Amino acid sequence: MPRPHWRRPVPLAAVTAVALAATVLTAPTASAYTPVASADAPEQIVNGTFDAGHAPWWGTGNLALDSSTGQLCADVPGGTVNPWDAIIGQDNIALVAGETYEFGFFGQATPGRVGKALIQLPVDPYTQYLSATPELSVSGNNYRYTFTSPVDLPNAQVAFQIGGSAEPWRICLDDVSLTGGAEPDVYVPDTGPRVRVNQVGYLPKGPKNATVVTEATAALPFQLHDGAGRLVKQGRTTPRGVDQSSGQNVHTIDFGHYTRVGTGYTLTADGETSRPFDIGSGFYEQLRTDALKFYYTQRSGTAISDALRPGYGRPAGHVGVAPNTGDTAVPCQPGVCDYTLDVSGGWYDAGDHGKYVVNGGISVHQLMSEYERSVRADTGQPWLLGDRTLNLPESGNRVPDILDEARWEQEFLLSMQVPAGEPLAGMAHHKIHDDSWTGLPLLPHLDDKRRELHPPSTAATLNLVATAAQAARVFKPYDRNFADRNLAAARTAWAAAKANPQRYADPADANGGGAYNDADVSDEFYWAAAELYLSTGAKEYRDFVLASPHHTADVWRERGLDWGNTAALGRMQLATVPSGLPDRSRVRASVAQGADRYLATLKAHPYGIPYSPSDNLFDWGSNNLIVNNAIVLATAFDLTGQDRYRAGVLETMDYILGRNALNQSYVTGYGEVASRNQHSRWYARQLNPDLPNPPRGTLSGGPNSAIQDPVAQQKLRGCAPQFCYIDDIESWATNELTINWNAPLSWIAAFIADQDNGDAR
Ligand code: 9MR
Repeated sequence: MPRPHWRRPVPLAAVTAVALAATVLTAPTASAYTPVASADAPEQIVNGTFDAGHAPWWGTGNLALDSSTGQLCADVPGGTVNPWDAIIGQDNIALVAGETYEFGFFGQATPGRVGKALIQLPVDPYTQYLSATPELSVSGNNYRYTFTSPVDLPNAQVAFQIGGSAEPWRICLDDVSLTGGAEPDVYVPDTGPRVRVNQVGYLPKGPKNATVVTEATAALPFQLHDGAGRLVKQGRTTPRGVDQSSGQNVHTIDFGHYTRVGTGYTLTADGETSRPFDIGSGFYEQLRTDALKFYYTQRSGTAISDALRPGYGRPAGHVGVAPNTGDTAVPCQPGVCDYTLDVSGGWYDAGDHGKYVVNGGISVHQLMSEYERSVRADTGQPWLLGDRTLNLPESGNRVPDILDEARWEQEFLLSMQVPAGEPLAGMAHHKIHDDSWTGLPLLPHLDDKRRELHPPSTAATLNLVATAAQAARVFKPYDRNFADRNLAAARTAWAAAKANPQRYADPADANGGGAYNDADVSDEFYWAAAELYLSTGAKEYRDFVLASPHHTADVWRERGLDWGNTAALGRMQLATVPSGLPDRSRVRASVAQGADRYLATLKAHPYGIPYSPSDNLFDWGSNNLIVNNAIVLATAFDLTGQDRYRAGVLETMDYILGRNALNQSYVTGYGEVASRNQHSRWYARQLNPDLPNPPRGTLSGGPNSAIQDPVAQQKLRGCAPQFCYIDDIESWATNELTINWNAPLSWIAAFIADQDNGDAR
């Protein structure tokens, strides 16, 4: 029973589920289960104790239910793919909107295994009101959860989804109970010590700032200790009042004058000692590599070599081998076209198996611009992005590895172009993905859904123009044919976009993949024209750039740039790539003006971030907006050499790496406490211990005030912006990984690594 579990457009107002708490009770027997729901609330489950058979419970055809022992047991066959390939369920459970329920059961698995317990709509779209992933053990445990029903529903379903295991196993359940009238549990994140630092480290000659959460309103003393516990510096905090992004009263600490390299430093203030950090520089060098290595294991259309990425090897996904139905001859959605395309290859967008041209576009652009920057900027060190730096199958081919990786995606973007002779020839299909959502976990090669091309869009076409024009420039020294092929594709796509300037992706076309809709593509036109102009110098594109309203507008959005807001990309390219643009000096100065604005935001922010939306709502993927704003700061540094911009970049990364309200790093493997359960169908260790966590150097999307997924809605309702995050694999709205979020991370990591001790010239 396929259960589209994510990114369904649920109107937020309709969802009031609150405060789910998953508690494994310590006593290992079923009888120790103590309900906290009000005594007079009726039991909703029929026959949850299995004392006389198991009706009305049902199982999928591959399960033989056995209640002869007084528990409900079943041998679960191996070799199934999806969680819903084996289900034990009960239907017709009545839910009352606004009522808080307690759901509990005893569960046991041999061998131990993570199961899935759902209370959901029994039909498409299978909306989940409770989604739990109990870690079932051989000795057995009691589990309890609470949730508040957002709906009145006479026929909800309780479903234990237990499929998806390669090996056979046995499950036993008992004392299944659902009662109303429970007190909602309140989720309180463990935020550790109240002194918040960059848990990875600070550059010796860079700024060093920290934030203290405290009730105190007057300045407090602080102490800096080195790794041997010696007091090496002291001073006083600066009270900053209540920070609106966290709701906390905070002070800041500035210890920038301390420059000695070392490991294991701590900061102490108000009786609390921070997590440890280093002063040094090697960590950004490592992050430059890790954040880029992320892309290889996102590759579609090729087997991932375990020798190159130990622990991450897997068969090729979507190469036309069953059960995959793509991606070598993919048809359109019904009625959209009557041809098929070979669109194998490219990177999977995120935790899903979709491939989207708009998002692939900004990602491959930022990798290529990272390379371009390294060649051009005064502090750039292109050899550190050179051949044999990323351990790729292509390493050793005399092409910089970062370009080999970019090409993997660029080839895919080219393949999405509508062929000559077909309607809308020259445009690019907006995206390709499954015809309905798959669940987690699911390795790419096991996806059996129908893959479809979606209608061409102007936005996708312009992303193809921009990246192909840029590739024509960047690849020229390495592969003339590839460069020429890109330039030709860019010109064709440009003409097609001009002829079809308003073909917008349908916001409702989001079953099985993200919509990536955008009803204003004037900024994509500007960016695309800029890249074409920079690669060709042609008057047509120069005139378009000069006439675009984005050329003189204030493009430095308060919220930042992203896949749907690309004018700033065009502006920064025009500022940094040499050309004969008549007003180039004005364009260069405008980047510094944008950077000054972000710097002012950062300075006013007690957590030091260049992001403070005036509605005090953090966006989906807030971390990528924050890092993208740091790219504007970094570009201003490259253009002007002014230290304050570089300092702003470094301070921004302090937030990403731990100086934040949750006291955690958002990059896997960096910092003492870091995200590691990002939403992904194949790095799904939280759901299946046989799978890996996301690789080192993977950025999480981060706090998102709109909390669209059920886990966030259950646990984070009413969150202050910085608290709208949970490191749970099912929280796809706050904790996903994507190709367009790691791109700015790798860009900034490379920029900082190029600054040596923070004082490179
Ligand atoms: O990153 C995207 C974000 O800006 C949008 O608000 C959101 C909803 O449309 O979609 C995000 O993109 C997701 C995409 O739709 C599907 N793949 C995973 C992406 C990250 O969550």
